[in-house]
Amino acid sequence: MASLSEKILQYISENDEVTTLKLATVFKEDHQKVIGALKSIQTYGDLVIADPLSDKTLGLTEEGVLFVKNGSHEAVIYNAIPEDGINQKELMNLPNGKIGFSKAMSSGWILVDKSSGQPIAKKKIPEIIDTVRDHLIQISQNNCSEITDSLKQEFKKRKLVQENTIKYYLLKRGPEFTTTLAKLETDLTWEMLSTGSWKNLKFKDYNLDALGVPPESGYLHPLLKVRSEFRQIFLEMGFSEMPTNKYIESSFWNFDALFQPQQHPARDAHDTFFISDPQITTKFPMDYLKKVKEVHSNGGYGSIGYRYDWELSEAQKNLLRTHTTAVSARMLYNLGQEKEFHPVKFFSIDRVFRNETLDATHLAEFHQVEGVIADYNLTLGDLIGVFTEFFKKLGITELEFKPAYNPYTEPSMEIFCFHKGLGKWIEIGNSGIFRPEMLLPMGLPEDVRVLAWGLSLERPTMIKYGYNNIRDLVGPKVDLMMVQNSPICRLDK
Ligand code: FB9
Repeated sequence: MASLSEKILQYISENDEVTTLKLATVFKEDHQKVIGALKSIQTYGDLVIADPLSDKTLGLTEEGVLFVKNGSHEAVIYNAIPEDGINQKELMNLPNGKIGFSKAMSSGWILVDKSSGQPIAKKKIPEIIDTVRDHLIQISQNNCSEITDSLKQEFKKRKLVQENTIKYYLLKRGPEFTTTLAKLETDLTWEMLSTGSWKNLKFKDYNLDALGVPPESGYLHPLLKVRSEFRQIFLEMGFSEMPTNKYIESSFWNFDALFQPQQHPARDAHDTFFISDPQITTKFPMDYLKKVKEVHSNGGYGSIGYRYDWELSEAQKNLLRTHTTAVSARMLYNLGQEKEFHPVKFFSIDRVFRNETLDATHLAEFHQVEGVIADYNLTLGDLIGVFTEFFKKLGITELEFKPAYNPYTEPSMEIFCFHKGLGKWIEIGNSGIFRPEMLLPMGLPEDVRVLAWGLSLERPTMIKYGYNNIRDLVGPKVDLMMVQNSPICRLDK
């Protein structure tokens, strides 16, 4: 069965030229289908020449279509009159009664008999020809030969017809005319080249306007987008990333190495997740461990220590790290063990776990962001200067500080900023200078100071992406489309 395209080509081969409107009539197809077949023919090359034309055509309005369906108003009124007549008012109260009555009277189809005292409408002639409806049917069939200008004006006035502009094409044979639509090749193959068969084939033109297919790809979670922004800021400030791929840590590195006493409430099970298997670690740098035990129990380096019996068993307990400062401790210990001290700038961004009360903004885990700088004779001013620069790159400038306490830093400060978007002061992090009781047992020189500050990843992400509940951002109830739809993160913009 020849396709419409092939039938059109055949018709053109037998007729010098033809319009798409004519073809629609000949093949009894909708004009738009003929246009589609023409577009398909044109993808095979210059088989036909298609000159665009446009004409004004007469078409029916919605009212006109109803006339064709139900008859004109005057015909409906005429047909509503019973043999013995009908009260004129009653007749005129029918739908379109007034206009129908008036037209039927002026057409001489009906009369009004007042002899009984009441105006009674009656048929004047036994039958009518609804010429208005007949003419509208001819117009709907594009047959306007009998439609005079005065009829056209009358129908326009009654809003039964409207002028339409129709766009169509005049088709003629083109330079590559053929009646068979040879299959268009889409790939030039090794076979075609080696046999030379490509010379007798037709190839589909490149459609350079075609949109590329968006590659199916994964999407980054907002937290990971913000992590990338933080990582970029640290890297451009000359920081190196610490290896944080060890979620399970010993209490020794998580607490003791940081001079956090073994009775500290943070070390209780209600704040920390301890591991049941393997419950303990026994591998430690024993020389260093002995110094840690000594500084906790009896002090040293000018400190009086905490004066308690430090227990190895407490330090051996395994846990989910409560902060990435445990990793900072390991890195600083390694630095202290090197033959020669050299200044370093480290950072980390990774998960930490705390057995705390959950609420709308706190889960039992979060990502800690931490920066650490070790150099000779650093001061609190240097610390303020560094994290001021860091936060400025996040678009945060108006900072305030408040004295705070951390077991491993002295002095310590909480950091606040006035967030214009939220219209209030918010806490944005914590900071401090690591204590000598932490650094000197590691073997770091006495005049080396180590500055550090920390914040979370979740809080800035929630603010940036407008989440009030952390469970809309992380956890099993997250709408995965949130991940796909979340916009790119630009923190300083
Ligand atoms: O991130 C926090 N707030 C924050 C940070 C950035 C931010 O950017 C927005 C675009 C404007 C907005 C808010 N906070 C720290 C402050 C609070 O959210 C606080 O309620 C929650 N804190 C976490 C700990 O909560 C148990 C955030 C987390 C935190 C706190 C302290 C440290 C790290 C993370 C630290 C440290 C530290 C100190 C000294 C030496 C080494 C590390």
